[in-house]
Amino acid sequence: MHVDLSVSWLGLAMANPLYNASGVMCRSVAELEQVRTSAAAAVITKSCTPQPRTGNPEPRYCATALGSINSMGLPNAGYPYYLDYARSYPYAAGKPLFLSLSGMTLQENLDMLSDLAAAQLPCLPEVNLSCPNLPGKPQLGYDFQACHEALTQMARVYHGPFGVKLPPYFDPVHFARMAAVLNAFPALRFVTCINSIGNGLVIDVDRESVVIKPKDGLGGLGGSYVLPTALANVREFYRLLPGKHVVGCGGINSGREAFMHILAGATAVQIGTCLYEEGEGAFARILDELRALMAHKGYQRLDDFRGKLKTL
Ligand code: RRO
Repeated sequence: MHVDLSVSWLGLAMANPLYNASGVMCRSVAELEQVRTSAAAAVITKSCTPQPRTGNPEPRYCATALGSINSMGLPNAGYPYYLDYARSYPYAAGKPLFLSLSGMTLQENLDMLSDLAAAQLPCLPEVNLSCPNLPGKPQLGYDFQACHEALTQMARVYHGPFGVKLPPYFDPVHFARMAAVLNAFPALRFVTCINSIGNGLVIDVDRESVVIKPKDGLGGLGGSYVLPTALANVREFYRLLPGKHVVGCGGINSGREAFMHILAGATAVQIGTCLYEEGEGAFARILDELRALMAHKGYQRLDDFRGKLKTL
């Protein structure tokens, strides 16, 4: 049976629904090119600030049997570096480019968005409202009023389609409140759910120690630890944001989890921890598995099951 994995959204055509999660394999041009020339169907850059940052002290990432913990601290080469990449990007080759922006202040986000608007490039911004690893800085996504204000000002300076990266929410009242904020902005065309679950603690029993240095060991969780939380966020925002797209991110290690995210409503899906651990070969493997699972179930295209999760 022929299985068609293509995705059309935001006026973009993707050969399949997979790309990298921001933060993984996307800090340098060499890494971005690794993703672009892999089986991934799009590319997203590391969240950037106007100036380059070295980030938090190492060790700042650690993988475990169930996923990963990180407190990278927004290491990035600076907005102009990623803008240069976006200027030279071969859009005609059919792999959309997303630029992740994560200013340390609202003004920094406004400055980068204004500049990007002036550049008139076909890349799309994903504004990160959810970095959990900046000591002393709470995640914007957990302050609904501040999100409303930030989005109001961002929509004033950037008129094209854009998206946001959300932190995980854990309460139906919070899903509804955030959805009400997001629904007020028609140019906000997609939300990516989820960023890492903030401020977990992984402990090494042999060493009786934390495993990463920043914040006395606290860091964002990714990988299998977060799959059910990611799926809940995808499904809830899929229901609460009619007309917008949800990009699924969290705990995708195989075609099965990619299928789950799409069944929960994801238009496209991003690979984070698994990509970090396995390298870019993960894309082709996960696509093969997704294709085989769909063929086994008799699904020819993603629309046949997207968002069709059954309840009991
Ligand atoms: O760089 C990081 O520490 C980081 C960021 Br900006 C983010 O959004 N999510 C994450 O897990 N780590």
